[in-house]
Amino acid sequence: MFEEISNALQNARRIVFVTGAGISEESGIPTFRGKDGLWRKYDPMKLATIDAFYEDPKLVWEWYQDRRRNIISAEPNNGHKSITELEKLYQVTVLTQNIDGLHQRAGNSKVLELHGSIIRIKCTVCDFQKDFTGYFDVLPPKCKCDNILRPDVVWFGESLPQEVWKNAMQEASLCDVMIIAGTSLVVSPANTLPIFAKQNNAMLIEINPEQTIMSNEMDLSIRDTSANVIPKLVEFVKEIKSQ
Ligand code: BJW
Ligand code: ZN
Repeated sequence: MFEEISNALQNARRIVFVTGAGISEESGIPTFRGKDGLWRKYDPMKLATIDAFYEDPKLVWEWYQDRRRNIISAEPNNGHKSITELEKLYQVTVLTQNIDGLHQRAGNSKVLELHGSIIRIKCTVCDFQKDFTGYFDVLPPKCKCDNILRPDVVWFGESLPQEVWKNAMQEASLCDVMIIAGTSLVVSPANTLPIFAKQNNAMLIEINPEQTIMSNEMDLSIRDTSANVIPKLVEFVKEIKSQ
């Protein structure tokens, strides 16, 4: 599976993962655009924009409360966990579009959350923000300042957290190998990260059961799930590094 990129893996120092909803699919968290994806059932413009939130904060919060329940009870899978193993062999950074915190819970030590976190809540007006794993009885929840709280995630039309994005571009520009796992690569600006890596002559590896709009740019596309492939990648690397 990895023979053709053996040299690149042998010589690499920095590996960057770009991950999306697919890497958490095997933890029971639905993706957005697949056949059972969230956007098949729900209209993103009614749930994932700031206008939608102000239009009907209770509806948006009910959707997030359901997803928070699922995510908080989910466990990291072998895809997330194997990335931790790779940290023993490389400098590894995870640039994730996911808001579920499963990379961190799996022990991945350097994770940049491009689209925020569903665990964190923040005030729509003041600076209040906090990690919160409980549930709200009354929706939408209110801040001490009496304004409404929101999940600290990035909705369509909103900017990514600037410092996180700056660091993500830098990590992508410096890596030797970029592994793109479980993302359709349709959402910008996250989908420009492989371009930064390519400019550094990094090797691009895609792990996804389906083709994506950038599959043709990849040096290697592996059509299988991340929980199947990443553990095998770790075994392969351990093998070649021990020779
Ligand atoms: C497996 C697997 C397994 C399955 N193993 N693989 C027109 C108007 C307004 C904005 C725009 C516009 N045109 C473009 C834009 C920009 C917009 C954008 O890109 N839109 C496109 C959809 C067209 N982007 C933004 O708005 C961003 N901000 C921005 O650009 O700021 C500047 C700006 C300001 C003002 C105006 C315009 C620009 C912000 C994007 C925020 C995205 N937010 C969401 C919701 C987060 C909160 C939440 O979760 O509730 O983020 S949307 C959703 O998509 C979520 C994801 O992080 C993101 C990416 O999805 P991802 O992870 O790739 O998942 P899927 O489902 O698409 O793919 C899963 C993949 O896994 C599939 O390929 C499967 O095959 C695979 N898979 N099982 C491995 N087991
Ligand atoms: Zn407040």
